[in-house]
Amino acid sequence: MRIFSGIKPSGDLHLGNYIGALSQWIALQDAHECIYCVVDLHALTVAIDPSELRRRTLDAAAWYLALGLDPKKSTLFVQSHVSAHAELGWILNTIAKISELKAMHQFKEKSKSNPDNINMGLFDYPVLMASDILLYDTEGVPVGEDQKQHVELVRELARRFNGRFGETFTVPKSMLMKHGARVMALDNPAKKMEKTGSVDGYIALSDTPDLVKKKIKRAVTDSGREILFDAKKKPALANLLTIYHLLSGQAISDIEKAYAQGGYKEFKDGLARVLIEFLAPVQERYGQYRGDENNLRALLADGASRAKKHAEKKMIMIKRRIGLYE
Ligand code: AQP
Repeated sequence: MRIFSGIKPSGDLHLGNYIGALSQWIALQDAHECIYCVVDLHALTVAIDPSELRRRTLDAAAWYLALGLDPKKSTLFVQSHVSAHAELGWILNTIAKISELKAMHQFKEKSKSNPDNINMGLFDYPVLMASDILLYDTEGVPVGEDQKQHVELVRELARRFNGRFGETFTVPKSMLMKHGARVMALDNPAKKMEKTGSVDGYIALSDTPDLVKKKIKRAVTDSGREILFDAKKKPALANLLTIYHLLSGQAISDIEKAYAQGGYKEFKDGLARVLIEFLAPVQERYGQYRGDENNLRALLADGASRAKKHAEKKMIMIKRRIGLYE
């Protein structure tokens, strides 16, 4: 299968990004043709300082590598280095409907949380995302649950374009984790963990052991002392148990048993240990990749030239189909 996915460098990469998306990316690269991107053009939808965006773009690429993305197996590049993404985005804008974009949950939520910056890019984000995905004849898109609605729109745009201009795009499907497709915020289990949310809500991949301990200690819990998975009655604990399970590889029932005699304190201490053990080697590898910026830039340039070859060929086909004069 051809796989495509990306993350926008709009803040610190966090555990939700890893569990929902990046862990899938890494697992898929052994058996599939994978294309992974730092989607910097998407980051422009939030007000971000230019030097911060530049820094965060390289940070994100270094995190992908530190988590196990292998540039020999996968194509790794920065979205803005392949201009076809923006070009196809414009073309797809002409078949996307305003009513469809207005229905997107993420647009509604982000407009509410950021009323001073409801820009056209934020509104149009899913169309650029469609362009990212459709340019590469993508079949599978490993993402978290929050992106499922956007991928549905991508499917609809692909079908609409094909219906109007002839078979051009592969209709992709989203690939979601069975558990962990929506990691919730530590300080509010009714909200998803997000980069641009409150700092206490997420565990950043860069968090120090002390910070991890502090955030887990402060994490909201439900009433009652028992450590039992119950997504309805104990949503906060269910979220923490899911994180524990996915990072340690232990079955949820075994974790419940291990803490049957203790209460939240023991469980939270254990969870902090699991997180710190998971993050330590990743942070060490991150330091190595991020510390060698020439190598990082060379890897990204190589990835961009591979992605460009495919994207440019696809654009020729698309332009012919819609009648752009050659
Ligand atoms: N809480 C989450 N649980 C599971 N998966 C998640 N993802 C994000 N949050 C969670 C997945 O990570 C990828 C990140 O994509 P993105 O950066 O392009 O956009 P996003 O979904 O809007 O991510 P954030 O972290 O919430 O960032 P901000 O705050 O900037 O909007 C996607 O695959 C996403 O599903």
